[in-house]
Amino acid sequence: MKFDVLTLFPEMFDALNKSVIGKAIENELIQIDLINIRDFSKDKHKKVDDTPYGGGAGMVLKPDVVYDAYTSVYEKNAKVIYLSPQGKKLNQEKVIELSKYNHLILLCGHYEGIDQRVIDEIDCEEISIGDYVLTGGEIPAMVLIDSVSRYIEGVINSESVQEESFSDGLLEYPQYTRPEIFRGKEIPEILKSGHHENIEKWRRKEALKNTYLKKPELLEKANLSTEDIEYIKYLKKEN
Ligand code: 4GO
Repeated sequence: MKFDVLTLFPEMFDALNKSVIGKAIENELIQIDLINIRDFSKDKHKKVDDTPYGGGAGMVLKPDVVYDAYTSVYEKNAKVIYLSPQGKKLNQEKVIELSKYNHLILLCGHYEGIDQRVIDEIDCEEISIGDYVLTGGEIPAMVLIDSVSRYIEGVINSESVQEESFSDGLLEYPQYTRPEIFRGKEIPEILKSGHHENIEKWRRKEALKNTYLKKPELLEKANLSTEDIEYIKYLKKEN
């Protein structure tokens, strides 16, 4: 997977040269190319923004500069994404869909945003990471790169991805590690039994309980068995 990121602040992406994503870059499983929008300024002062027509606060990125940065990386098979609070909310389903492309172009705005004409001119999808406003699209772009890269073969342990798809749309079950007793709290007895089938059943119930209590709206889209539905009925009676 290749990510081309159009940004005024390429240094912000240094954060990705660490941990799992850093390893994935080292192992050439993913490639992240940072394109500095400022390099496409035609101005001797390297100006990239200007005041908004109609007045108002802040600065707007100039369309010609952003467009030239975009055409420098565009190719017909690429999927172009503009990170914006106006976009469709990123979720796991969208992440999986995006992971199937070979080339993503991520456009990061800054300040008050980008001249609308360039957004309309380029064939892009607007994506948001949540209903709040940030100073730039860089952090959302990093969120997208991290979440999508997890689905690229070899980036994380394939069992982890499988377990996730098995828990299809539910929240995770709780995890425990040593010590066996922490501040008087013991780990659930079943996890020491070595009985894998019972452990799996227990984990499924915990995932269902977690989802029911914390994000019940996820149950509507989740892949549920008749046994799961019975357990949810039981949870509804109990709570
Ligand atoms: C994306 C971009 C929030 C998001 C942004 C988000 N704020 N919720 N700000 O995904 C254009 C100028 C948008 C600043 C950018």
